Amino acid sequence: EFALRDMVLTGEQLRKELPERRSFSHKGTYGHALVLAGSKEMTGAPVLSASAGLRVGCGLLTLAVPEPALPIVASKINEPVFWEWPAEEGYFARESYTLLKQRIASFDVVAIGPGLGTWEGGNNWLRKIINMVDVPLVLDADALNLLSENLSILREKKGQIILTPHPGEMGRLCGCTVAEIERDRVGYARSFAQDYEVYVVLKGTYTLIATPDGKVFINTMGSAALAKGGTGDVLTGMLAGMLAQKVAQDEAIEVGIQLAVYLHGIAGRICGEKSMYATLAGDVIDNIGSAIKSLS
Ligand code: NPW
Ligand code: AMP
Ligand code: MG
Repeated sequence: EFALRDMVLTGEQLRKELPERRSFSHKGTYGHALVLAGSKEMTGAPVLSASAGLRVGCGLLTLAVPEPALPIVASKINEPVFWEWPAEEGYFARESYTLLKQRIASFDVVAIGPGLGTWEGGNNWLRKIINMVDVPLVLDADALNLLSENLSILREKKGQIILTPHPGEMGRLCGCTVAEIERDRVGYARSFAQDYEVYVVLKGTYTLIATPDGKVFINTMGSAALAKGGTGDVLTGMLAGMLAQKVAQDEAIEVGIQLAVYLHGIAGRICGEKSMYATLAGDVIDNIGSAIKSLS
């Protein structure tokens, strides 16, 4: 069922796409990512995403965490700068809207969703963010669940959007069952990406990357060691960190996504060599450096 233009990602091809690490550079050279994640019940996901983003080489990462969860999250990780995201009602108070928009505009990439939770009115909240962000915007986990309530907000996007559903989330987005998605992964990913002009990273044993212009790439690097809570949150961080280093041209976004997905799979494989059972999401992060080394 794969057309000729469907492509399997290879290390050979991606090796030359790794962002250069130059001697005459500094943290500002490698982009500034914003990750908005976490809630009182899920304080691990934002930590996983943020560490993973920094491990792929991003220069600066700001971690925005809803106010009640911030102290717990901040006690677990040192490297990000924190942004205390106001409680729900305060998100878009009229007087702070312009300030919020300006602050968001200062990032090279924005990723939203891991561990965020869902709430009444959350789709409208997401709609406002989609309207504000004109850099690459990664939507994962609960951001996808909020999106599922009304997909048409995607049409209001100002920049490129990257969705990273697992089959359960893809089923919610498409209004069908996981079994239906799994029977035609390429078809669902490709038609969603084309219909809404977004990138779709449909996760699974072989993760697919579908582009707005109808291309589909297949990642065959992965491991059942990755079948563990938190590994998707790691991928989201890697995507943000990689895209922060790439300029926001369509071609660069495509390659940045490919690199993140491929390196995540390789890191999973390295973990799997040690133990297919005992791997934790944090171990995947610890092996990102080795994954990059094996590619370069
Ligand atoms: P089943 O029934 O298990 O077979 P949900 P979530 C299906 C946060 N986390 N192939 C699955 O199917 C996340 O960031 C926080 C087939 C089930 O129906 C989110 O914010 C952590 N089916 C939140 O938790 C660590 C698949 O999808 C459904 C599939 C909820 O996210 C953990 C489950 O998905 C977690 O990341 C596959 N490959 N993959 C933390 N430490 O803070 C999934 N399904 O209901 O969207 O729940 O993915 O756990
Ligand atoms: P999530 O469900 O959001 O936590 O994401 C899980 C991540 O682990 C995705 O990147 C999946 O592609 C990957 N993953 C999970 N199970 C496997 C598997 N059996 N083989 C390869 N990759 C997997
Ligand atoms: Mg997930």
